[in-house]
Amino acid sequence: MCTKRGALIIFEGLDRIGKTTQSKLLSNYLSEECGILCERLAFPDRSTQIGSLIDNYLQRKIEFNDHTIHLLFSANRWECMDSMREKLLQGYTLIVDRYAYSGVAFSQAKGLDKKWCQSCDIGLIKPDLVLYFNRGIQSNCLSYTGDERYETKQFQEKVESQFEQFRSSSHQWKDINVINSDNTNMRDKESIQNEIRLYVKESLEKIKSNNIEELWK
Ligand code: FDM
Repeated sequence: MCTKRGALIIFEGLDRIGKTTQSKLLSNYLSEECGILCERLAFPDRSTQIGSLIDNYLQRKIEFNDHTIHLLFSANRWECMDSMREKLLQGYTLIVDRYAYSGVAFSQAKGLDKKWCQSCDIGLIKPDLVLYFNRGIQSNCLSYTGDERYETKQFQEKVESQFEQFRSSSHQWKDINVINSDNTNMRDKESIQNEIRLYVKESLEKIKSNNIEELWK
């Protein structure tokens, strides 16, 4: 029997911008209402040995220099590639919270070289769709009071300007504006979810073969 492969759908954007809520809503919708095979994952995947090092680093329990932690984030993606490829070929659509774009944006915000940052992730599975949660650069709707590393307003703003570079670089990249047009409040969850579903539907329809492409090649 010939099964059409699933899609790789990435949710990207700053911390606390609603990616997790929306990716869960999408995953439930696809599996429960559309009967589509679907799994949700997140990077970093903190359940592996590498993921546990990353978790400790994010909680400030251990230190790595910036290049080393970048390589660990990338290795954490690579260690999942075989199972992700297998799932996609079995027909599962994978909904993934963060991917290599976060890897590059967060490390570049610390001052690392873009080409070097990207090089570690060349050859990962190329996404069919990247949904970038965008708040408009001027908005103050998000607050950062978390304890983890990177959860400060100043650092998030640096990351945000690094994410901008990807916006026009790929036709799989779609902006999801999470702030109302008056720039003061978050848009309601349902309208964001409806917009996401349209992009996802379009993307699923575009998959015509089982071919899986490689990122940044
Ligand atoms: N992060 C995430 C990185 O710095 N590089 C990466 O490659 C990835 C995937 O880790 F602040 C950062 C982004 C975020 C932190 O992510 C933990 P979650 O989504 O809050 O678990």
